Amino acid sequence: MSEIVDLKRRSFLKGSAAAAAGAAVVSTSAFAFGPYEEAANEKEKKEKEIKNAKFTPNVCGMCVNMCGVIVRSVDGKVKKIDPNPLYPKSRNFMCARGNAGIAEEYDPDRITTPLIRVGKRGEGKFRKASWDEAFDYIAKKMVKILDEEKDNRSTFLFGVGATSGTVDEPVVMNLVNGIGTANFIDHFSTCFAPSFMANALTFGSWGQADFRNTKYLLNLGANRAEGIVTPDTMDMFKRTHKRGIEKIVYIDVRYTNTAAQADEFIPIKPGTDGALMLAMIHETINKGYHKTPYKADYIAKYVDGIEELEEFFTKGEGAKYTPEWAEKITEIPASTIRRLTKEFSDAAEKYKGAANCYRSRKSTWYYQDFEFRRAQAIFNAIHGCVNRPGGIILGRGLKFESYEYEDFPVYDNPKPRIDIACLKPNTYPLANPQKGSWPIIRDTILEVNTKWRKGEKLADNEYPVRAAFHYKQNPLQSVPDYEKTAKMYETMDLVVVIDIQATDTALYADVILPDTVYVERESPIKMFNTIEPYITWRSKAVEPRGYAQDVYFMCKELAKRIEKPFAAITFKYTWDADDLGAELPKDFDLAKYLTDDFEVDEEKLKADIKDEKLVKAILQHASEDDLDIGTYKITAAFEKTVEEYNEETMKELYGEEAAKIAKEWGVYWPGIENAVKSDLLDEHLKAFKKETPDKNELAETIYQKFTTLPKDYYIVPKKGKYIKLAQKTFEGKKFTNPITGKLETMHRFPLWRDSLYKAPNTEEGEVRVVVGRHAYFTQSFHPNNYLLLDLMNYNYLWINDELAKKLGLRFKDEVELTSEQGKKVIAKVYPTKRIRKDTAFIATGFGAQSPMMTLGYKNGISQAMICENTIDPIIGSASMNETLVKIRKV
Ligand SMILES: Nc1nc2c(c(=O)[nH]1)N[C@H]1C(S)=C(S)[C@@H](COP(=O)(O)OP(=O)(O)OC[C@H]3O[C@@H](n4cnc5c(=O)[nH]c(N)nc54)[C@H](O)[C@@H]3O)O[C@H]1N2
Ligand SMILES: Nc1nc2c(c(=O)[nH]1)N[C@H]1C(S)=C(S)[C@@H](COP(=O)(O)OP(=O)(O)OC[C@H]3O[C@@H](n4cnc5c(=O)[nH]c(N)nc54)[C@H](O)[C@@H]3O)O[C@H]1N2
Ligand code: SF4
Ligand SMILES: [Mo]
Repeated sequence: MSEIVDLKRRSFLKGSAAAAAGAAVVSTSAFAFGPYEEAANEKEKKEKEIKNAKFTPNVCGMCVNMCGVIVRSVDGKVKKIDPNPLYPKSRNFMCARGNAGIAEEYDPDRITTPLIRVGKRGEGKFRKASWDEAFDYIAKKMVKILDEEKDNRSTFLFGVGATSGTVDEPVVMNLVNGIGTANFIDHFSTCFAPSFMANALTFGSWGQADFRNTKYLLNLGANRAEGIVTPDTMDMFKRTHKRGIEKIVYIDVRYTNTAAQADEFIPIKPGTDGALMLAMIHETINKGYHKTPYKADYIAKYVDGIEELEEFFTKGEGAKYTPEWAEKITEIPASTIRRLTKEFSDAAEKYKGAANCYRSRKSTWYYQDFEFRRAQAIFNAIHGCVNRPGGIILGRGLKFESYEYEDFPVYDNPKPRIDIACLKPNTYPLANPQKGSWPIIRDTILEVNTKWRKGEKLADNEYPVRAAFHYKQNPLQSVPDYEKTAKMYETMDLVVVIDIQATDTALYADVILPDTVYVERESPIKMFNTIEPYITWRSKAVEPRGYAQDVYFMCKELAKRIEKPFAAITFKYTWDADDLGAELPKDFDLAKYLTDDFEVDEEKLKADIKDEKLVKAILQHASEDDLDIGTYKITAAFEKTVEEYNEETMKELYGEEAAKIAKEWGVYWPGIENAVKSDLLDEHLKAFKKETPDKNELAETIYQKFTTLPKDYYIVPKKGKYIKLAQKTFEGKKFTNPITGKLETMHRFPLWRDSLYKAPNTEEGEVRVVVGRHAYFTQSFHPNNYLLLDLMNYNYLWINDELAKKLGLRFKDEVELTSEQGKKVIAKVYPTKRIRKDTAFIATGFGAQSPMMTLGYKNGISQAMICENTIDPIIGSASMNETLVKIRKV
């Protein structure tokens, strides 16, 4: 039990003992009724509060899931956050973190004033600044950098984080696109890249699980009972243990709460799921499980490459992937692998694809992730489970227009993104050209910037990245190898962090800009193409605390200050004296002549420049098709406020009434008009009416009851063989094995490679560190949340109890972990039978190093400080479970 809870209990006991003593001595005294009177007052106060309360629909900002919430506020203060009954995704549900949103709003450590660094990077010394001062400081540096970099706009790195969802992302993207840098980085490569890419390549989308209708679920390490505790997770658990779902099988390297909810738990050797999947495909093909009537028909209609797959697994390299072969690698008995394959196959046939070998979200685990996830996608496809009820759903959206502005010019001067441009031959052949990779971009910037700072000559594809902007992102704690990320910032001229708290990354910033907390802002409407598609609308419930401002304000104000100088820099560096027949004077600054409408003020120009030929050339160049300076106006994207865009877009797409409902209830789906008129909802309390007979049942069915979309709307109409089992373009691609340093060759089907498997040397006391979620924190976002710390206040290192005995360790004993590369952290241990002997586990989100977070500061173990910089050699995403450590008692 946590110290915080203990403290509370102590004061509670003290209080009640005193009250009891008082009652015994003066039992007739008015004092005796004190507590009752207090309770009565409380009740009255509550009733009054409810009467005066304002109920504002909002979207939970505590994790990526974006559940619908209703904020109850009184006199401009948030009193409680409740779930939104009409929200299809969250269905009147909120998790512990959602409930603790109020602590985010009123965290005493929240930053509510712009801050400018006065100490060294990382030292944590800042001074308060006005917004004008902060913007001027940033703009001045940006203009100087861009001029020195000769208009290479890719010198600015922009990062947007996963937390708080993507609802506000289009606002920031308008600034990013207006500036025109190629270097944009989000959580793709540290989160879901392996699953996403494998599924998208195989069947065009990464798909969603239709847990409500599934009949058989094979879950490989998606810990849904602790990460992503959402209604669809409940859908699956509620129906398990023979209650409507035939079976949930859960496979993990440790016994999690999800394991406890499953019908069967199977432990696996870490990092070997790829071998398991290949054996299950082998068993399917060799037993002909894919030839049963439903599947044969499905495959004939939709699946391309089945003959090749059959050949590969019977006569080709895949013929060796037998269950007996996999047993040696995974430590799962061959008979179990055979049984699981048969069970899955039978369910898929019987229920026409209502089975799912669940793809997981966080899939940045091991070196072989990409091949594992490809095998998983193929397995689902050959059992006919893609785009089927109860299987994997491809998702079909509603009519929608994004807030993202589309009329910015396509810049040709900025260099291509640096992580991709600087890839060495035969490395990361499938690194995503749009998304890039966090570890690779960090490593590349550090390497190139260091060379540049030393004055060394850069190669043609290299250039310095001199500024970083992070919005809702905390790379120091979310990208493995803390030290290296910190070093990258040391090489930059400008770091700007937009956050609500002074995180570790903020400590490295030159300027910290205080954002609003989600309850304090309106966000652009967003469409979700989930099984029950809908549009969401976040409204502002209370005024921002202190001087906090939303990102719309930040992006617009910054854009105002940089757009003219930036346009002038582009103008200068695209000037072609031969083409235009005139030399541009060295000190010429177009910015001075740009009007607010972004036209060149001819009169002013003529007054300053007497050379008519030059004036003509300037005017000509500014209006040339390939330059067209008018399109360089970054604030054009911010002419419409978020509020205006929301109102107008909803009205245009769905009409007045729909827009009104969407705003009032924070959500829109076709048919909601009838739901809100149905008398089931209390408009003032934004909840189901008191007398509603079964609120739970209704929360689950309200969408189906009222939607006007066809029942099978979520099945995307598909024609032809859109599922591709073989990836012919991969054949022969080379990549460098990070363990052996040798070249490996890709095949059109996934392969298992022993040479890419690294096992801890248990003889020498080495174990593998595995990371993962727990139910109370989101990523690196909550180390300082006082309500959540009450539920879990330390992330103990899980180690096997026999290992603990061998090392003489008991619960809470301190140990030092040392990685192969010499990284060290101190941890307190939790010995348990629930984990393998060769594996240790650390839960995510603790170990903040920022002293500006009073409760989070150096509390618990930071994964980013112990995880080594190990990278998937094919797609370039992080491989966070490839760190081996030795444990020493301290
Ligand atoms: N070691 C380790 N690294 C990991 C993971 C792991 O498990 N272990 N998980 C990986 C995964 S799956 C992901 S998705 C990424 C996530 O990594 P990031 O995308 O970096 O997200 P977070 O770590 O949640 O950091 C979010 C930041 O947003 C801030 N924030 C929250 N709300 C607001 C807001 O309203 N406005 C602003 N401006 N800021 C806000 C928080 O204070 C926090 O600093 O991390 C990856 N990295
Ligand atoms: N409460 C909470 N919910 C969240 C988040 C959060 O931070 N907190 N973050 C959200 C985000 S961004 C994401 S990406 C998801 C992440 O949620 P999940 O996808 O569930 O990811 P993790 O919790 O990182 O890890 C999953 C499990 O993988 C197991 N594992 C490790 N190695 C292996 C292996 O070799 N094989 C198998 N089969 N299992 C293995 C780990 O023990 C762990 O239990 O959660 C989302 N929801
Ligand atoms: S899952 Fe929890 S934290 Fe995430 S959006 Fe929903 S209520 Fe908020
Ligand atoms: Mo994630």
